[in-house]
Amino acid sequence: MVHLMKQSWRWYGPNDPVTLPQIRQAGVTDIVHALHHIPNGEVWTIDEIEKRRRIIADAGLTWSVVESVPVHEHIKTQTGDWRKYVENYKQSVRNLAACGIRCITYNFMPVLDWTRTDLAYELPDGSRALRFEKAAFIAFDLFILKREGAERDYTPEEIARAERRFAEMSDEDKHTLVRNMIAGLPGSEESFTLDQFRAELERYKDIDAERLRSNLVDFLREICPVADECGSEMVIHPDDPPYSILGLPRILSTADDFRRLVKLVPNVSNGLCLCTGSFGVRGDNDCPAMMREFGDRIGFVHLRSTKRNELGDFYEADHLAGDVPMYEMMKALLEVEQRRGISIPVRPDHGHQMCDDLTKKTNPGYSLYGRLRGIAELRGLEQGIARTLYDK
Ligand code: CS2
Ligand code: MN
Repeated sequence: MVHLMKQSWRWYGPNDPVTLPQIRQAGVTDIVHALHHIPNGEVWTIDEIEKRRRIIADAGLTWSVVESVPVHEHIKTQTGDWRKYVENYKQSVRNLAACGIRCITYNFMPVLDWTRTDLAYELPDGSRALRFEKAAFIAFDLFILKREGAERDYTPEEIARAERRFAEMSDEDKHTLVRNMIAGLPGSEESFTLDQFRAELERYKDIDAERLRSNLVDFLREICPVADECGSEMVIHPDDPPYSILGLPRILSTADDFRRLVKLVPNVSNGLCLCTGSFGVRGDNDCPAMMREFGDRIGFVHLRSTKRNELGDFYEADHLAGDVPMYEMMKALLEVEQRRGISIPVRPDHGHQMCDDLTKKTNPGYSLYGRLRGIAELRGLEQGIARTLYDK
């Protein structure tokens, strides 16, 4: 028997413009979901989990992956009620397992979750993509946020480019840039005004990468024994973009970051959500090699591609285009699944805004047609490789 990916799709709940019947017609079997209505840090009760699990089951789909049970900022900074929030997290893990849901995604990015400067970047074919434009990002940092000492993080050429970029921005452009940067993209549990954002950055002034890593290790040394006991896995999502921004440390950007985390927390439940779009923004991240090296700990995969340039800009490419070697990636995933004898949940992560979606309100990156095209291309790629390699 050939083990193929568990085709999955992120659904944001009853208010998601993409409905469960549409998702089912996209050809997937599994849902990636979170209880976004429960405040960050509070316990996910069995009752709330079951209610949502049943809605998904009634649509003929299976809620098999949580993305995410968010990690409260107090845990990341070890301030305030962080120990209470750790205990609440443990209870949420237990309650999810009691409902049969044992793959839990989280991330440990400080303050900001995934970050883009442009949510509607027009591509030659008229579809629209998410984009990170370095000059606009630096302009936000230096001339809008006005972060103290920020200029030390950039070269004179980068600063000059940001000045030129800022000079051509209208007030509307600046307003849109601020909203894109700190109003929270889908899946991020926080949204800020500029002043709130400055206050949140301040909380990290004495937290460098080593301290943040230590706080992550403390968190996992509490949670993983509970997850081990429940037969659950904690799959950390990498930083997006995969490097420090706005003076904030980021500690899950490379293969070595995960290698170090496993050494410090060897529990079998200390797992990885291998997101090719996040890791793939860096030329020094070899995603197929990471799939092979960490395969036993990869409980969830995000397949998407990005296209970067020499200025540090990147945008979401088509799933089989861009910088991510998706053929090699799919081949490595199939090898790991055959070796482990399991099917690993995979979602097409983001998708372009295209066709009818261009005239509708969609969650940025979480369109219907763009992700439908993505999962269709990925399943076709998988079929071609699997038939060639395993259908003897
Ligand atoms: C995505 C995000 O690669 C990515 O950044 O998976 O869209 C994801 O939804 C957020 O990180 C959620 O926290
Ligand atoms: Mn991802």
